[in-house]
Amino acid sequence: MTALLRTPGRCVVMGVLNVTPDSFSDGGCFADAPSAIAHGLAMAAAGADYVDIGGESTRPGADRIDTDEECRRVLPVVTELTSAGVRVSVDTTRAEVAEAAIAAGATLVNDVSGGLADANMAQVVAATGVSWVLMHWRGHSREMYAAARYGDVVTEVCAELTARVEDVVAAGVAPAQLVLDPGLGFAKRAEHNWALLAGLDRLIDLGLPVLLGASRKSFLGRLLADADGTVRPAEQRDAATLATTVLAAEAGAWGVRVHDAAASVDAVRTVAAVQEARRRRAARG
Ligand code: PMM
Repeated sequence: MTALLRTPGRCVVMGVLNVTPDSFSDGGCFADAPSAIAHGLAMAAAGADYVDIGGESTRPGADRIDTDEECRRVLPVVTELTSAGVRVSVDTTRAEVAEAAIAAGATLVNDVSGGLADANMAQVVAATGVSWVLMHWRGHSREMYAAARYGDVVTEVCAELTARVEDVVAAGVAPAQLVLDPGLGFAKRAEHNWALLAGLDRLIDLGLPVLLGASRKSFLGRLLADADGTVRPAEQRDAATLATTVLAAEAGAWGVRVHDAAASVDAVRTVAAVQEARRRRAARG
């Protein structure tokens, strides 16, 4: 059975829940299961459509953890939130972790490697029918900045994601299971992230739902640096993040992945109200 992707008639909000000691913006805040569960429930109560649970930091240069440790961090939180009725996605590149999280109730696999890190991921997604975010990726955190070389970043990201879609569909995954993500910050320098935000319509034109993850990322911190060049800290980037939510919703993205879910829920509802008013005006002629 295919677990239907949530499509509420407005941009979807996915709340970030990193159960890690070392993620760049919330590392250590929700590293134990009780505080992670409480934060996940709070984001759902604030209107988040999904809570995206990750056990492995993908911050630039991060060391990898093993599969057992990733499962140990993630699974109790997935189980608790899904049994409370929360729609859960699992942020993992490992098929084994994805499979266990799906068994615990997750209905979406958020795979920052777009299926490249684990050859078994396509099989797990095909067999379980869950949704799958294919993010644009050119290698694990340790090596990704060396791969941040592009002629035309929008064209190359669109082409590489299209190739991933062809591969996973050939492996038995239905196109209706897929969501695409340009992977801001992953093998991308600031200028690449800005170009991808400016070219979001081209990714959306590929015809699959698009997810955008700009929340608190360092290109926003560098944009908002002090006069002396001090980069704005991650926890003070939420207003800039909200601007990216509005841009994504207005462009027709399927969803945004954000830390401050409550603010983005308000923003996407506001954009949807304006879009609805535009439709009514157009219908009147
Ligand atoms: N970014 C991070 C982690 N997971 N998943 C998707 N689909 N898109 C992203 O841009 C993305 C992601 C890194 O941010 P975090 O450390 O704050 O979770």
